[in-house]
Amino acid sequence: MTEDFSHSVSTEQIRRLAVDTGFAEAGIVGLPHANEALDGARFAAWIEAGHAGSMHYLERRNEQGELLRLAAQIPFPWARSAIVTLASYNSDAPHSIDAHPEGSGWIARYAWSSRVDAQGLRRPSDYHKVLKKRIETLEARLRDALPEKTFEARGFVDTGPVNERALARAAGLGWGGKNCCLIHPKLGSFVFLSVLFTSLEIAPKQQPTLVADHCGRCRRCIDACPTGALLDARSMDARRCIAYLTIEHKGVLDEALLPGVGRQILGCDICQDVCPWNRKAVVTHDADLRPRAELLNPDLDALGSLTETEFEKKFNGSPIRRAGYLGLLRNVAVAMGNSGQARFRPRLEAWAQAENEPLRAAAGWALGRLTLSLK
Ligand code: B12
Ligand code: SF4
Ligand code: SF4
Repeated sequence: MTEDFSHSVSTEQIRRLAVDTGFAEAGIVGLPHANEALDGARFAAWIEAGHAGSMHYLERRNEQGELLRLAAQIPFPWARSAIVTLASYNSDAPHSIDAHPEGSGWIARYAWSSRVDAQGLRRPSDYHKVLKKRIETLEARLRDALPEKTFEARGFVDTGPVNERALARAAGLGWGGKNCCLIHPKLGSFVFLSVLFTSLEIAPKQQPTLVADHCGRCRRCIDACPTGALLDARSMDARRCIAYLTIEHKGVLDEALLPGVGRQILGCDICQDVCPWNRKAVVTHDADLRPRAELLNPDLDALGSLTETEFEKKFNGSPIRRAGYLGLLRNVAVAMGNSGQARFRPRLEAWAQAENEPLRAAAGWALGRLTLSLK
């Protein structure tokens, strides 16, 4: 690193450093940022409304009783600047809403990633790990470039007490779509966010210009959401979102929502797949986030016949493991019920006797649904 940063770092310098580290885009914003109080109030109202469902980690508070995600300086009082990065996982692979083989399911795009390991073998990759490593490299490069070497810094990808979309907006990286996602005008919304907080006052004094809202009168995402999770105020009731139901919610699923779950077995891409900004978006060449072809439109029977050992082997290192073996089977049972395919009956009948209650309940519901749809 030859560039020598002084006490103020331009957005362009940060961008170059981040792009050299493998990110697609980056911005920097001083803390607290201009919209932090407003974003915090929105977050608090969302929690208050119960829209987070059983994701209690979002409700963590400090000793004074303040929600940690209300503002960056609540959990990290030393933080003076946030470097926010984007990594694109947009590929030219089909979308969930395209024509697909009968009896296939859908695994959300974010979970398709793979990379080639040191032995030259293609392995599943998890964006949390890939980008955590990248953000650590970015931190090391920043330390090399700055005259002041002793400063606090901490990087996060998804899992910390950080309101990442709000920070990305504040850093001028995109607007908050009606589908709730951060949309970058060129990269679209199939982007992962990461944040590096530092204790340095290196952000330009002037706050970044916010990207204008380009949703206009469009409401394709709201109309396409099959479970009615998207609310008009650029917010969602996560308890109705298929991503929540298939990944985060470990118990028995609410039967009223199951027809809407359709064939989604892990996460959901519908509100992003219908978005015109993703049709124009640049396709990524990120070698660590390449799609694994076998995860596109997977056959439900093939997934349903996996043993637990095979599940662990197939999805080791992939975010799919978060659903758990029985959780994935539960989701496959729902998709089988929605498939209209009589061939799934024997497996569903076996699962309807399972010890695991969520799986048993999903299989029972699916058998009833198949009977109705085959009449
Ligand atoms: C909890 C969570 C979920 C929950 C709840 C989602 C939700 N919409 O809140 C569930 C499990 C449903 C979920 C689903 C998904 N998630 Co998620 N999730 C998170 C997590 C951990 C926290 C999000 C959160 O705080 N939600 C609470 C609500 C209130 O906040 P919010 O939608 O983020 O919106 C805030 C701002 O955007 C702002 N805002 C938005 N528009 C506007 C407009 C104005 C005028 C103002 C003032 C403010 C404003 O207001 C909100 C409050 O501050 C973040 C990681 C993180 N630490 O931030 C990832 C994250 C949001 N998820 C991500 C992804 C990829 C997904 C899925 C696409 C995965 C999938 N394919 O299934 C779906 C997308 C569903 C959707 N349409 O949002 C990415 C999003 C990337 C992007 N481009 O936006 C993140 C950032 C993870 C990452 N590091 O990349 N997720
Ligand atoms: S991810 Fe799916 S269920 Fe969730 S809001 Fe988008 S379309 Fe609706
Ligand atoms: S589908 Fe339309 S309304 Fe929804 S996020 Fe995209 S542009 Fe905005």
